[in-house]
Amino acid sequence: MKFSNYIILIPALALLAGSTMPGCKPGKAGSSVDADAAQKVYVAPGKYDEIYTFMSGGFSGQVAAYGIPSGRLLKVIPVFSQNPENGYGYSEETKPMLNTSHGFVAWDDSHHPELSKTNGEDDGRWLFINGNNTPRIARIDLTTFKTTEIIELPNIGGNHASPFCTENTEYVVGNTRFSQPLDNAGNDVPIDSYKKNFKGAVSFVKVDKETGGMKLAFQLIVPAFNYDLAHAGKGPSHDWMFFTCYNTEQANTLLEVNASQRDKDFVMAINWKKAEELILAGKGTKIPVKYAHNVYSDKTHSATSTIEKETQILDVTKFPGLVYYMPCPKSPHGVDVTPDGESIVASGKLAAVIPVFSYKKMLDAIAKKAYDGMIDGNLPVLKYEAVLRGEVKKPGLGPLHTEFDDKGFAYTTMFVSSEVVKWKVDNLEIIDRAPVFYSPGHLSIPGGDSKKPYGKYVIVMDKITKDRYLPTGPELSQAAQLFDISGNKMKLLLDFPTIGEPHYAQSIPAEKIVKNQVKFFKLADNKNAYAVKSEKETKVVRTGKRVDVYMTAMRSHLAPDNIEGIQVGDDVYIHITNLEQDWDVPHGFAIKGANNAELLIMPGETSTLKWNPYQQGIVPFYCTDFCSALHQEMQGYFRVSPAGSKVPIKFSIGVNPVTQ
Ligand code: RUQ
Ligand code: CUA
Repeated sequence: MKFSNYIILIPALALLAGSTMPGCKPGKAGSSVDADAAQKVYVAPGKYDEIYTFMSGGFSGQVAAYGIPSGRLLKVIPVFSQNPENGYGYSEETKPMLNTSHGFVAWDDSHHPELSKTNGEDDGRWLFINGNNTPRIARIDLTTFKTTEIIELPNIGGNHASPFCTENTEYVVGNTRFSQPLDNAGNDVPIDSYKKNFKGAVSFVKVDKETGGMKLAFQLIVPAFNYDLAHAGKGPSHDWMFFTCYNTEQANTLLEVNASQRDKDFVMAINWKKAEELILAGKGTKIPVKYAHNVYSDKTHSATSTIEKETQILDVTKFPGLVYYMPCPKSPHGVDVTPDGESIVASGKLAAVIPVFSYKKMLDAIAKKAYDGMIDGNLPVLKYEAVLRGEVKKPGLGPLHTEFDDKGFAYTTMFVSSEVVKWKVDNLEIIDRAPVFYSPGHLSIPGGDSKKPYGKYVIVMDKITKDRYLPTGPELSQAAQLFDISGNKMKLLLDFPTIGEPHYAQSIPAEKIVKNQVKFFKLADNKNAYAVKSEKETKVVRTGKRVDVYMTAMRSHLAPDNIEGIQVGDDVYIHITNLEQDWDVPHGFAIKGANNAELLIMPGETSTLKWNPYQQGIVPFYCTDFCSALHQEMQGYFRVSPAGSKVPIKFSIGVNPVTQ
């Protein structure tokens, strides 16, 4: 038996590897670009793009915002990684954002941006994104394009199937990629006791309707598989959440071979509404855990980090009716729900068909107990034929992800055969296929996973770029490709490079975001403990070895600009308030030799740089952002004296004016 599995498996793996070999790659794209492509992506100087695309930065830990159709990079939003460009994770105010139960973790691997939804439509309020490595979910406020909250997830390894939100953003949900023993379970166990001791956990993070504030509501303990991706139901399937899982073989070594044995793995369907009811009825078990919850406030311009000590769990094997498994061929990866909420599309990485499951048939199969065995004793596996609506036949090789347009079509990426395939949702017939360059992962259509897709474009994120750009040494730029999908045939319009490795992106009509933009922070509302609201209030205060500098920035000077009485070995905190009350007038701040980054202080905001002078001397500081005609004049000096020196604290600006 085993032997025949290998025969099937080996050519499949060879194909996967083959996709990176020059001999197998599709021809150059030059000829396939229409003459009017340039016109379609040209956004005239001074004009806005039509769409925002929020793309994960992959192993950069960040999110990037692009304008579509131009492909212009608008902003890198720091999330899980320190960003020297603006001091995120370096300033005293933002360091707590990167706190975890493991201490300060200033990097992560971000995969799936998820826009908040109201009635199943993107509402443009928040963007959630997962940290895959040290499991976290972040929330970005789209009025400021700042990360305002990060919650760590206990009990799991690899927060990959995350964060996917329910139809009204009741919850954002994340699931385990690397099953492991629960945190409190006495987890010094042999790795090969995987089947006995390891578990998966699905985290349900409640989202406050008004503020977006997140709270870990409960975790469902599920069998120890690798959970890969997820999507919530909508409309009729509102109460359900669907997850792909692979490694249902429960291998713990050489997964490449050992987790590809079975012909079918599963889509796991969870009735989250029922789980919520059980939790409300007090059926959860409280267990001790440790996880960080970090919140940034636009009032204090500061973050706080709290270590939480408890969560509640439900073991799904003890509550019939919560979880069902639908067999899905060949190590499924993406799972996507059609805009009407009736069909669930799952993509097996090694499969030759795309199965489309019917929500209605799933309910029927549950009612009729059309089971094909049980997992972990009492979690029903539903019969494949009983839940299947149909299969998209011969779609290509290596289907990964699907999104939907506004005209009843689905678009699926084919990793191995390097193409996007367009098919009709109602009859599952293939309409068109377009080569992409090369090996696409996710794709994004504006509103493409929502109830009301906007359509018009698909942005495809490629895993390999090869010969698409000017070479840049051993590592080539990552790439996205833009297609026009307004007509019958997909048309390639543009290649553009991305930051990190873009996994997934979500795209939204710009008007939903533009109207809510914050242009500056009101100085009067600034509640930072070290804010000063005018130059008159600036001061320097010594308390033992701690020195607090209350400084202001304004075109075109920093006040004070001469500071004496600092000593070697001091802890100097420079708190800078940007007094400007105008759009797009940040000031920067940097100190020679500081083992830190710069600050970039938005109008009306206060930020703090910590500095430890280690040698005596005169140390210049300056504004780093070219803010005005006299920006180069925006500078000052610290005088650092030896420890114990008698030089008093002294600060000034403009005391010795030069007169002719
Ligand atoms: S993944 S290329 Cu990290 Cu979303 Cu599918
Ligand atoms: Cu402020 Cu340059």
